[in-house]
Amino acid sequence: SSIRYYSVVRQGFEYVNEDDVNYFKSVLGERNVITDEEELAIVNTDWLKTMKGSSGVLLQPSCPSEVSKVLSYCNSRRLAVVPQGGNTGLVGGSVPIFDEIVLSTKRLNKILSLDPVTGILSCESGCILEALDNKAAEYDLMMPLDLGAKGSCHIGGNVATNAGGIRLLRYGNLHGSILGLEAVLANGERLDMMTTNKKDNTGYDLKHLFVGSEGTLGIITKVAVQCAQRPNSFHVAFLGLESFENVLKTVQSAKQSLNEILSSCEFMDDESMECVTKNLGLRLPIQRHPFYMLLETSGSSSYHDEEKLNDFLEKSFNSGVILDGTLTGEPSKIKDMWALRERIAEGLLRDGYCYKYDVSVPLSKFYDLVTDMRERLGSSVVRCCGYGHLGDGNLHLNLTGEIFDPDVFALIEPYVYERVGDWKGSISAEHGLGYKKRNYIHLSKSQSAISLMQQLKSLLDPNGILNPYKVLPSFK
Ligand code: FAD
Ligand code: 2HG
Ligand code: ZN
Repeated sequence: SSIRYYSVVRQGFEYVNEDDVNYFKSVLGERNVITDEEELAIVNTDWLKTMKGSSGVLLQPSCPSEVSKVLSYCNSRRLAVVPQGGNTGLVGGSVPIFDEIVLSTKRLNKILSLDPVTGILSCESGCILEALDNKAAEYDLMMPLDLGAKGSCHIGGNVATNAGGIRLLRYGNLHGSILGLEAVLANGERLDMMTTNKKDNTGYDLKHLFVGSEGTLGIITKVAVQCAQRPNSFHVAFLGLESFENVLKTVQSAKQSLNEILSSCEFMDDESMECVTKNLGLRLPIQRHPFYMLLETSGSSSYHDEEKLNDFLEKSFNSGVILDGTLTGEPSKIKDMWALRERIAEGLLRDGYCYKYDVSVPLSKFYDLVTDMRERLGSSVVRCCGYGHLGDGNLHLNLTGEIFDPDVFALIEPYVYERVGDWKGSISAEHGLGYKKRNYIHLSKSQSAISLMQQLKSLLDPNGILNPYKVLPSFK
C-alpha cells in the first residue's frame, strides 16, 4: 500500500463517469482508453514501489491533436490528469495520488526529423531515450544526455524533469540542448515553440518554463534536441581511493589533465559497491576500497585519449592519491564498469524500502552528509550509502530498510534537507520535487520565487487539473 509521507486531501475535482469514458473512446479509440485493473495497477505504481494511486482510467493518445482534445475536455469537466512517460521518476511525480486520469505519452513515439549537418533531432515526446540515441548513432551523433533509465524513460519525461545524468558534466543540462518544444496547455491549446534554430533571442524564451515543470504546466508533445557529435573513442578508468580528501584531489586533477576529453566523473562509496556486488552479483574490477571513482573520457582519437589518461593515472599513482585502478577501452568491459555505477538504484531496491535523496552540496561537504547520516541512523537502517555525479556536485544519498519505518523516516526528514539548506545546496539536484519533496521547496527557493511559480501555475492551469499535489507546496 501507498506511503502518505504527509497528510494530503483530495481537491474538489470531478470523478470520471461513463459519459467521460465514452467521450475519450470516441477521440482515442476503444483500445486506447484503458480501464483494466491489471494494466492500471502498473501505471498507478511508481518505479520505487512507494506510491500507489487509484486511477481508474489510462489514456493513450497517438498525436498532439488527440492530447489537445482530451485536455480541453478534462479542463471543462474539471477532471485531474497526471502526464506519464516511462514512469521511471523517483519523486512520486508520475503517478496519481488519488484517482487522477493517467495520460501516457507511450504512443507519441514518432521521430519527425534529424538533420545530419546541424545534428538537430525533432520528435514526439514519447520516444524512448535509447531509441533516439540509436537513431542518432546512425548519423555519428549522440543524444546529449544519458542515464541509467535510458531503456524506458521518454524524452518528454526527461525534459519535464530536466533530467541530468552521467554526461551533464560535458554537455550541460536540457535548458541548453532543447532548442524547441510543443506543449499542450490545460485548456487544450497547443503552444508551438518548436524552433530548430540554435539561436533565437526573440522575446521571452518560454520553452524553459516547461523544462523541469514536471507535468504541472502543460503536456510536452514534441521536442527539438541538439545532438552532440558521437565520439569515436571511449575509455573508462575505475579507481580505488582511501580517503574522500583524495577523491577531491582527483576530481581537480582529472579536470585539469583530461579537460576536453573528460565526459563523466562519478563517485561511489564502498557501501554502494557492496550493494551491487551482494544484491546483483556484479563483480568489482579492483580490490575493495573505501571510495571509488569512475572516470570516462571520450574524444576523436583513441591514441591521444589513452595517452592522456595513462599520464594522468601515472601521476596520480605516483603521488599516492590513487591506490588502485584499472583502465579499459574495450566496449564490453566499459559496459561492465558502467553497470557497477548505473545499477546501484536497482540494487538498493533489493534491500526492501529505499529512502532516496538527490542533493547538490558544496564539494567540501559532499561526503559529510553521508557520514553524518550513518552516525545518526546507526543500525536502524540496513544501508546508508553515497554515490553520484561528483563532477557536478550532485550526491545521491540513499538509506535502505526492510520496510518503510516512520520512526526512521522522522530521523531523516526534515533533518537531511535542513543540512542541505544550511549549506545553500539544492534539496533536489536532478530528480525534481514531484510529490515527495514539494514541501521542502522553500529550502532551495526564495518566497518571492515560489509565489511567482504559483502565479504562473494559476495563469497556465487555472483549474489546477495538471498533476495536482506535485511540485508546488501544499501550503500557500
Ligand atoms: P516519468 O517518470 O513518467 O515522469 C516524470 C515527471 O515528468 C512526472 O512529473 C510526469 O508527470 C512528468 N512528465 C512525463 N512526461 C511528460 C510530458 N510529456 N509532458 C509533461 N510532463 C511529463 N534522473 C536524472 O536526472 N539523472 C539520472 O541519472 C537518473 N538516473 C535514473 C536511473 C534509474 C535506474 C531510474 C529508475 C531513474 C533515473 N532517473 C534519473 C530518474 C528518471 O529516470 C528521470 O527523471 C527521467 O527523466 C524520467 O522520465 P520518464 O519518461 O520516466 O518520466
Ligand atoms: C543515478 O544517477 C540516478 O543513478 C538514480 O539519478 C540515483 O538512485 C539514486 O539515488
Ligand atoms: Zn543521478
